[in-house]
Amino acid sequence: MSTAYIALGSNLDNPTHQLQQAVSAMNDWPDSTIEAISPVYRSKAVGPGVQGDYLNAVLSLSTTLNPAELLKRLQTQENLQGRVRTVRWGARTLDLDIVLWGAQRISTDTLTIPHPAMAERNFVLYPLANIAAPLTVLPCGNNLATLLARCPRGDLIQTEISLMPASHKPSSETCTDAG
Ligand code: A4P
Ligand code: MG
Repeated sequence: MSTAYIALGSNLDNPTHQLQQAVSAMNDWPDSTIEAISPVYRSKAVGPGVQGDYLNAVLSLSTTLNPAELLKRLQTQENLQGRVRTVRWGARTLDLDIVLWGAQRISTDTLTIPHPAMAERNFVLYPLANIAAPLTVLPCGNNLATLLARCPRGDLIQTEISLMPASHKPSSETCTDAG
């Protein structure tokens, strides 16, 4: 079993529903268990043109999949939910990124873990801090609390939206207080 942290984002076609649908799908995977889900945060889009606000969250998943298999599974779910890849950082129905894989550093043609932009992304670090211990040491050598202290909260707003599926498999845990 490995523990992966997955960042979820959406700013198109009912983002609340998109995130709930993605979590519900992951909850049904027979080889994986959602261990914890962060609160949902709202923020302005980082990217080109005029875009709707994003909703973001992070969840931890214990899984028997390997990283390449998990990436494929996540991309299949993105595609099922109408993800279209045109403009870099363009609006999207669903983005599922693998942020961390335990304490491992992974670098292949298709996968870079930790996600290269995570240290600058308040919409990743703040929800991650809701479900991971502050003293968690990341592969860069810094702990999460250090990265959080360097990353301004900016316009990030914690919402009341719940992503916990009604029929959640074991070990649910949702914390609410980051940074
Ligand atoms: N890839 C490499 N490493 C990973 C990883 N750890 N997890 C590859 C997932 N994929 C990874 O991904 C492009 C390729 O990255 C994949 O084919 C995979 O092999 P993508 O999802 O098609 O493209 P992307 O998401 O646009 O790229 P990227 O670099 O992940 O963008 P970000 O950093 O996710 O930025 N503003 C707000 N407020 N909230 C957001 O969530 N998100 C973005 C996207 C921009 N602005 C945002 C938000
Ligand atoms: Mg992505």
